[in-house]
Amino acid sequence: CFGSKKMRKNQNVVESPYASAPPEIGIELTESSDRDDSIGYFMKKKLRVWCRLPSGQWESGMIQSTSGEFALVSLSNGNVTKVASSELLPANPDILEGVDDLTQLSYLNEPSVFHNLQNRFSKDVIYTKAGPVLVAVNPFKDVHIYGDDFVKAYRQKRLDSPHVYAVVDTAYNVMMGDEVNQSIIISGESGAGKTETAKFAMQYLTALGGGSSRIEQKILQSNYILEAFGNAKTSRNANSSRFGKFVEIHFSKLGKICSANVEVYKLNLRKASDYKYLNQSDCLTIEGVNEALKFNILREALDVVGISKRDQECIFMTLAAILWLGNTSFQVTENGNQVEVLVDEAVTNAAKLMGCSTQELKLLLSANKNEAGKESVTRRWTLQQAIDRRDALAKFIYARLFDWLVERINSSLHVGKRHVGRSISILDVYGFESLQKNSFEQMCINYANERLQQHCNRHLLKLEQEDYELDGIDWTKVDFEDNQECLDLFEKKSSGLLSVLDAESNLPKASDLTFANKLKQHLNLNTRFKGERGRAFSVRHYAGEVLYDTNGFLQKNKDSLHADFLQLLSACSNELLQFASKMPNDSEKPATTSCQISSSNWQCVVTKFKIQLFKLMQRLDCTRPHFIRCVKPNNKQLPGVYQADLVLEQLRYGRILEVVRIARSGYPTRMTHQEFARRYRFLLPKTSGAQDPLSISIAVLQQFGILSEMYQIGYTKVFLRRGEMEKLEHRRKEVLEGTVCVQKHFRGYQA
Ligand code: AD9
Ligand code: MG
Repeated sequence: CFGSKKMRKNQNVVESPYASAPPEIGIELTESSDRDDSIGYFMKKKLRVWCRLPSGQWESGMIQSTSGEFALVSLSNGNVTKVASSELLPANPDILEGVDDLTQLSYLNEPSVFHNLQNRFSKDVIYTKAGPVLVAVNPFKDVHIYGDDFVKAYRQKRLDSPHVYAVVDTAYNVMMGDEVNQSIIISGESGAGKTETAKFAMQYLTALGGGSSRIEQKILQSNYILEAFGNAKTSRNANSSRFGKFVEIHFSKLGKICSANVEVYKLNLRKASDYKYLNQSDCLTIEGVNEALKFNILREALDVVGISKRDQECIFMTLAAILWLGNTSFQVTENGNQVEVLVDEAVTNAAKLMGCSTQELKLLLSANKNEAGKESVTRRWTLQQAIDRRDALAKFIYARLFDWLVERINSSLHVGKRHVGRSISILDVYGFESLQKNSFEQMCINYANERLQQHCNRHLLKLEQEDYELDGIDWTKVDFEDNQECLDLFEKKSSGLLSVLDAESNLPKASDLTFANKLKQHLNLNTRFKGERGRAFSVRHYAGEVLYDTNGFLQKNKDSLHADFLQLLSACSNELLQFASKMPNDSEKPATTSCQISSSNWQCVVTKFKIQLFKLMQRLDCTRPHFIRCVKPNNKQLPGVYQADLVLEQLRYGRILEVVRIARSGYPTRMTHQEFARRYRFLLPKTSGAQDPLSISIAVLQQFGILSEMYQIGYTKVFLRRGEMEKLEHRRKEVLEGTVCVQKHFRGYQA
């Protein structure tokens, strides 16, 4: 069969991210014309409308009568109210209630989209298509739509309702057909469901090959290990990812998984208090979570990825060492100018678990030996410095333990065997965070999300429209707010936030306050920036304004690791600590006190973070993207609660309306005139006088009665609405099969 797969491979048909949109010739209205043009008609015909109440909420109702610019509306809650026509928007007919693709809505406006999602959510239907984007509303409960039976049903196309499985299935098919690497980009704010969605995506891919082979089990179990060590409870999500994850799954020619690779984007920072004084935090238990059971699952997962029992013991010893380290305390000597570690069970246990002597550890935590020339100078710390150093050591060991796990997981997943053109990557990063107190970590997380948002905007809104413009297609531009200015705020050379932070981190006398003042000096003209009182500043991100407190920024950015730490760790008998003492690459050589004093190529944390992010974006650029936007329906993490303002906000900054608007008026299939003519020319009658590719393209379209609103002829390409190419292919197949049949018969006769 001359299916579209084969055709794409040979003919290089460009399928835009909009390829999955249904045929749509609906009314191409902008939001304002939606209102201006239609509401008068709606008022006249007394049709169903959305009515904005003084509270800001939208309520549906029927227009009863009108007088001038006002209408009397009977609301669905029984009340009758007088509303200005500016507060009315057309509602969709009942038949469009709960459609599974928002592009099918006749009237595209916020209340209609919002209501459509709510309607589905109330029936536990959490997935809806917004043209090329899959919207997933977090149900915060089991909705019974996952598992082997559903995998099979989607694979065999018995089910085709919107689902993460359907997105992955499309990615898999395109990868096999076109031999182009694919990516599944999952975005949404913290707690919206990205990590769960990523796991369902992996579940589908691993199930394609039967799911029972070792590599597939290892991929699934590695998630469990990474989450156990890399997630933490925050106020926004009980299982919040503190690292970004990019899982690349490689496939053989036959479409079976042959290897995989996990990359993590870590902040390399962890609040020591997250694990240090576990007994001081309020989140020792999470409702409904059985810790003992989870621990057993973790041990099994470690077994599956091939981490030996001995190494597992080593992991748990190291974790225990970190906890004891957190409990070590200090005392100030009698003369008041020295700080010493209090020798108690904390320090002795920590030393025992680390595999060094108590004396060595005690010395390390109380004083620092610097080799200055031939003489060794011992420097004593103040109490606060000693506490900070202890926390830095604990944090460093934990971060390196995590690196060690990633390394072990990767070697078990056969890293190194890259299969060009046959991989699917799944990206799940930490979601946008706006907490009560926002610090360095939130700044890095939100900056990463800002970059990811630009990637999505570029593919879904910008490139798509640029293609139309470049080819001279008649196109009403859909405007959207670009976040370039916010990225400039962070990235601009020498005057951007990241550069200023690095520069300040290198100045010996700088403080968080001088840093904040420099920001105000350099960035005051950027409309996304606002200097606040004292050490604070705020940034207007794509997902809302966030107030940051610069307290601790410089220290966290230096993340200085002292050379003497590494010396001790390399001498410890705990093998994991020996690994920890070996820095991953030269660019991460330890600083002694700051970025500058150490070797010149050592970078501050934000610079490393930015470089990592850029590399990630480059890798994504080499793939064909599929987008999933997760939406959090309420902040309480409760099932069945759909909070209007929260959902609307996420739809707005996810640019869902703009994406749908482009999708429903767009042309997802496109082919150059040369390719189009080469492929379909033979379908024209001999009498056709068309000679050049452009004329042939037009003649083919006319010959097959493709309606003029279903295509556009560009300077270089033919643009078709979804579904039209299939009609041409069907005709082509019929003709070709006819030929094949005749030939077969003829050969058979000869034989
Ligand atoms: V963060 O940016 O890492 O803080 P995520 O990753 O977006 O965040 P996560 O996937 O961890 O959120 O989802 C939060 C919680 O929502 C999960 O622990 C589940 O309890 C719940 N959830 C999310 N998606 C689903 C789902 N499809 N079905 C059921 C879900 N529950
Ligand atoms: Mg997550």
